[in-house]
Amino acid sequence: MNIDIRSSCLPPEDATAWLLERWSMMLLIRRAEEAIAAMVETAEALCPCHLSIGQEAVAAGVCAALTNSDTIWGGHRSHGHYLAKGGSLEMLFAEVLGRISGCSGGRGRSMHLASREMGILGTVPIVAGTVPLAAGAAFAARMRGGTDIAVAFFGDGAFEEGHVHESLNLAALYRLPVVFVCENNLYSSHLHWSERRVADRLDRAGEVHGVPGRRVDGNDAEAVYSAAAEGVARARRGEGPTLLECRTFRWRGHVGASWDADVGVERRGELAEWLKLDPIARTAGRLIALGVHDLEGREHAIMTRVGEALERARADELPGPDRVLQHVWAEAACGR
Ligand SMILES: Cc1ncc(C[n+]2csc(CCOP(=O)(O)OP(=O)(O)O)c2C)c(N)n1
Ligand SMILES: [Mg+2]
Repeated sequence: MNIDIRSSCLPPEDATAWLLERWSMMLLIRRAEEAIAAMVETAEALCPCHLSIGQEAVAAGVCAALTNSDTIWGGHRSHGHYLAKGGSLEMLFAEVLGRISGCSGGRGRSMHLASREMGILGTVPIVAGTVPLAAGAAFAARMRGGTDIAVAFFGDGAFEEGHVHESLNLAALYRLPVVFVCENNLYSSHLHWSERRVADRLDRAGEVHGVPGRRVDGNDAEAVYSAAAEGVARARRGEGPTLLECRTFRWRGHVGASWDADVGVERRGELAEWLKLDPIARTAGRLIALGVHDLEGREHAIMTRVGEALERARADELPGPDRVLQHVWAEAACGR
């Protein structure tokens, strides 16, 4: 573990209320993903799932710096980004369960989430796909005028794809209003970064293209927020893209609900260290120090919300055979 920066800069408004919101969002993401994990384990949800448990501070911290009309692109591990940007919890569960009322009509499941109203343009499981897509969204925002910006969430594995570097260069050249958020959880599938690269400085990966980078403790929602807010402000001022490297760790396996116990002792040792840096417990500690003592009651309310949303999603309709051809052709293009 090698974390450089822990910013103590809090947003200007009421620090306790702000921290409570971040804590609540991180807990919502975790409880929602635990529910998804349980449904995948029992085969109630018939799709692969990539859980962000342990990484919640990145989604909660970055999205706190965004407005509704800013846009995000997420990847295969993006339940948290979808929720933190304001996506509907019930429509997430409905999507994972393949219900018609899911946020992608039940056709995309865990890895294809979207909500245009909330600026969630999509989540795409093509590794690094979000990087050029967000550059494109930023280009579109620029052409529309105004101050909206775009965010790409992607993993450390994305830096092994060439078009990431092309996108960084293009974004710098056109000073696009975009923040590139790399969630460096040290692994790509089961490969540790040291088996894939020599240098451990992804924050510097944009320097040669003129994209300033910042490394941040990705398990600290305040630090993530501060760094993201700086990048967002730069983008809104027309000064171009920023790259954030958020150092974090996923607790569960690469895919599925397991705890990755099959991939070796070394990773188990690492996990034990990272469990101590639980982003939710750390924020709870700060809240308690600020005099907040009803976290249990609030947690209970979040669990009730998750349980109720899940029951409503379960009660939603599954698509019948009559819908098989729906959304297959673009009607205007085919004249249908
Ligand atoms: C272009 C492409 N190559 C390979 C894969 C298979 N794949 C899915 S997730 C993944 C690992 C991604 O690692 P990282 O980008 O670090 O994200 P993380 O899973 O750690 O969140 C791979 C190789 C893919 N989906 N897309
Ligand atoms: Mg990774």
